[in-house]
Amino acid sequence: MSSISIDSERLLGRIRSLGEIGRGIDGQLIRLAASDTEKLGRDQFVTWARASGLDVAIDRIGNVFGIWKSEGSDGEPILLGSHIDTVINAGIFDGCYGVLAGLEVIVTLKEAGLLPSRPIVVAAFTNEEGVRYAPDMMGSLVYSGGLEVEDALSTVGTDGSILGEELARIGYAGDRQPGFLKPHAYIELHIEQGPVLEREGIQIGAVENLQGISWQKVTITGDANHAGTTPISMRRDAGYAAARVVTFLRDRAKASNTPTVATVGCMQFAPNAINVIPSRATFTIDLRDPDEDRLQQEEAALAAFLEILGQEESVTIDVERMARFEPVKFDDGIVTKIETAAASRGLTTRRMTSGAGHDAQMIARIAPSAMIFVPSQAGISHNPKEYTPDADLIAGANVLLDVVQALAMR
Ligand code: HGY
Ligand code: MN
Ligand code: MN
Ligand code: MN
Repeated sequence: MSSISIDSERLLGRIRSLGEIGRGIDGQLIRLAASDTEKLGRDQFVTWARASGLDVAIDRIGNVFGIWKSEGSDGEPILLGSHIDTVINAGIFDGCYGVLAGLEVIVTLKEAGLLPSRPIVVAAFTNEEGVRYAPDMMGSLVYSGGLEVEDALSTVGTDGSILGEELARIGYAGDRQPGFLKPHAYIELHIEQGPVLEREGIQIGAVENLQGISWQKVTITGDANHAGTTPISMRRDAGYAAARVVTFLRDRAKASNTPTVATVGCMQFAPNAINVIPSRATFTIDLRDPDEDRLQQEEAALAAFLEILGQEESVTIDVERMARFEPVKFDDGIVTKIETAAASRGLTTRRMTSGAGHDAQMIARIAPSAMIFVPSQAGISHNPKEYTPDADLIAGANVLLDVVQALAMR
C-alpha cells in the first residue's frame, strides 16, 4: 500500500465550496458551459491551482490546465481531470470530483517531496455536459482532434449565444492550441452516476469501457387546429406523433434485454396552447449502447419507425444529428493498475462499463486512458440528490494517487 495519502479535509472542503458556486436563490446549482456562474467556478479552480504552485494554461476552446513540471521531470505528462460545468439543478460531484482530486493528488505529491519522472497535469475540460452547446464532451473532443476548434467556437447555444463569444466574455478564450500537451496517459476519477457499485457493495470501479452515444434532435410538423372541432381522423397532430416516438423508444429498449438505453430529455410543443392541436413538436433523443453494431441497429430501427410514423400520421419529420460517439475500450494496463491500487488499500473493486459519457471517451483517442469510479448513492446523478459518502470520495482519490505514482514515479 502506498505510504502517502491525500489530505481528505482539503479535498472534501474544496468539493463542497466549489459545489456552492453557481447555486441560485432557489437552491438550484447551475454552471452551464461558459456562463457567468461557470466562470466563477473556473476562477476558483485557477486560484487553487496557482496557489498550489502550478502553471495555468488555457487553450482556445477554454480547457484549463494546471501544470506541475517538477525539476528533472520530462516527456509527455500524466493527465488527470474532468469538468466543472454542470447540468441544470445539478449535484456537486459530477466532474468536479475528478478535477479537484486530480489537483489534490498533485499537491499531495509535492508536499511529500516526491519528484515524478513526468510532468503531471490536471485539466478542467470545457462543456462536458453539452446542455447549453451540443455536442457534449466538446472541450476534450476538440482537444483530441475530433472537432475543429473553429467549428466548436462557432457553435450556437440553446439560448442563441455563440460559444466563442461567451468564452471571450468570461475571459477563458485561451491562446494555446488544443492538443498542445500530448498526454502519456489520462486517468479520470468520477462518481459512477449509476447503481452498480452500491448495489454490489463495491468501493472502486475500474472502468474498462464506455458506451457509444447517439444524440438526435427531431422536429415533427403537422397542422395546428381546433381541439374541439377537429375529428381525430382529420388531425395532423405533431404532439401525438412525438408521444408515439417516446413510447416506441422505451418499449423497444425494455423488450431488447440488451444494455441499450433511450431517453427523450427535452420536448417543446408549438403553439403550446391547451385548446390547439400541436402543429410542431421538437424533441431530443439520447440513444446509448456499449456495442457499436447494436447502436447502429437501434438508430436504423428508429429511422424506419419515423418513416412509417410520418406516413401514418401525415406529418413531416426532420432529424438533425447532434452528437455521435462510438464506444471506447480503455487501456488494460491502466485498468489493471487501478485494480492493483485498490486491492493494495484493501478496497473492493470490479471492472465495469461506464453508462455516462466522459472526457476520457475523447482523450482515449490520443492517449492510453482509463477511469476510476466511486459509488453513487441510489445511483442518482444529474440531480441535487447526487451523493457519495466521504469515505468513498477519499478512497477514490487515494487510488488515483497510487495509480499516478505507479505511472510516474522514478
Ligand atoms: O451525457 C453524458 O453522459 C455526460 O454526462 N455529458
Ligand atoms: Mn461528468
Ligand atoms: Mn454529467
Ligand atoms: Mn459525463
